[in-house]
Amino acid sequence: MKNILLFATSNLKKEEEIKRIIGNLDNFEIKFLNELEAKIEPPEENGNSFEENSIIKCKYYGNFFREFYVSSEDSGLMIDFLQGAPGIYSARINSLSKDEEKVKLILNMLKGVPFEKREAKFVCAVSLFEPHGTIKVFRGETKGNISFEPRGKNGFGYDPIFIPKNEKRTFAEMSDDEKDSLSHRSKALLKLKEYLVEQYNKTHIGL
Ligand code: ITT
Repeated sequence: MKNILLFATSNLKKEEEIKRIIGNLDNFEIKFLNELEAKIEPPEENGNSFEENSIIKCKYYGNFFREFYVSSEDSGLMIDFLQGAPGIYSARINSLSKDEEKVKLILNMLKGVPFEKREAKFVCAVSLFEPHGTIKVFRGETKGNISFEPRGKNGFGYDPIFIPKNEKRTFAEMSDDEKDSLSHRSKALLKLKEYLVEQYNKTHIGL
């Protein structure tokens, strides 16, 4: 029988990316929160880092579903000129949660700042809560610069204003595959995938 790996996120755009990046995982059946009958209020994300918040989420959901492997992620954009903001508050800044409003606010805060001073990075911390209680965290980062105006229609969140290093286009101007080949999320999720494959091989094939 396959283990269940539950990705506990209520962000459907993240869900799409997780499905693409993880693909099929032998020995695990992958599920998402919105496929479960139980509807659970999300926890308060009151940690001080991406890692802490992702652990808060996966422990919280893991305690509801003790028999599952539960994974959560916390991610966001850190802008050097803004001392790392919005950072762990990326989902909501100044009580704004709509993507277009947040993008506009960031561009206003960077008005007049030249390209070379608009350095930023996307960060993603993916946590795994295993049925026997072990917690693992995997981090991925992608460096880049903030553009002068929003460009592109793909992706979500801050994708229209994030230009990865050595690229000319924003994440939102790239195809799904192009974003995945560079993204913070895929770097962290591929580490999770490698860990799960290794663990399975150790326990089941005796490697
Ligand atoms: P869950 O906690 O349910 O997973 P959330 O959207 O609340 O969903 P976070 O607290 O991790 O997730 O907030 C992440 C925010 O950071 C997200 O809402 C976007 O605004 C931004 N973000 C993260 N990854 C991004 C990406 O790949 N592209 C653009 N924006 C991103």
